[in-house]
Amino acid sequence: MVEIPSKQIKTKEILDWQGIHLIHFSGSSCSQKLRIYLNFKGIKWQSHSVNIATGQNYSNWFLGINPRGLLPVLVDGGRVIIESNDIIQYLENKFPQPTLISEDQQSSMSGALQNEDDLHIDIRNVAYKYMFGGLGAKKPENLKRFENYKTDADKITLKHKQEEVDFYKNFKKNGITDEAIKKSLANFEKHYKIFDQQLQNQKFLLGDHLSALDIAWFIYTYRLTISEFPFKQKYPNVYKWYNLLYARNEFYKEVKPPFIFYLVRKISLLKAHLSKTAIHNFVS
Ligand SMILES: N[C@@H](CCC(=O)N[C@@H](CS)C(=O)NCC(=O)O)C(=O)O
Repeated sequence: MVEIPSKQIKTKEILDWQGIHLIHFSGSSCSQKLRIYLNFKGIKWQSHSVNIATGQNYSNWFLGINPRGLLPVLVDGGRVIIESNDIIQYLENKFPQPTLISEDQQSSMSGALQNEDDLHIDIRNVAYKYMFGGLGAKKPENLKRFENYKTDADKITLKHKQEEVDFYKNFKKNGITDEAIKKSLANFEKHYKIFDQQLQNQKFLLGDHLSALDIAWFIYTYRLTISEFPFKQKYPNVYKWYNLLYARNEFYKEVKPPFIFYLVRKISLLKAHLSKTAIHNFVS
């Protein structure tokens, strides 16, 4: 579990917060995943929004909490936990009911969630190409502030920070290339092929009960669906599973985009069609 040691936290005020607090953003996929999880668990939490679209995650206040510059962050009575899947596993341990990771799933769940997290850069490629258009680019002054931010965090954190900086520099220079999209979709398809077979005989990814794994994969499937990935034709059981989840308010209310984002996506998709780079061109 990735927990930030309190001696590393520069934004000291959060260490005095009582109860469960979530630092998140409405449109961030990992925040959406966590909020859906919290909806099902019925856990009471306090909200602190950090707008990644305007660069608030590169403010001293936020970097003083998570020097990786990433959301979401859970603060629980002085403990600071990052990484959405780690937060889910932490909360499941603390609030076992209603169960979203059963006892017999515990050992396999952490590997399954790790596999999901390993595809984060792939969903980012899809989102930056088909959902955000050019709007995902970071303002140079924000990126510079992030890059120059002094932290005494561990090597892994510094590596993650550098990966973030490199992604946005590369995005500004090259956009999301066709090659990157092709590779990312192939990574997704490896998993969806297996899920589609499993979902032939069961309602959810791990059997007949909803689990944290369904919640995690719902978010990727949502982003791919609105980017026009042809689930209905290629993975019909995944398509059915996804629609069943999407129809539930616990899921739907967290991903429903404001009109402006809907519009930006429609323009990005139109541009992709006109340049013959719509998602179906890259599906195996
Ligand atoms: N593996 C991390 C990924 C966190 C992540 O990449 N968060 C994104 C939002 S989904 C973020 O904060 N991005 C910062 C930005 O876009 O500036 C997790 O699961 O929490």
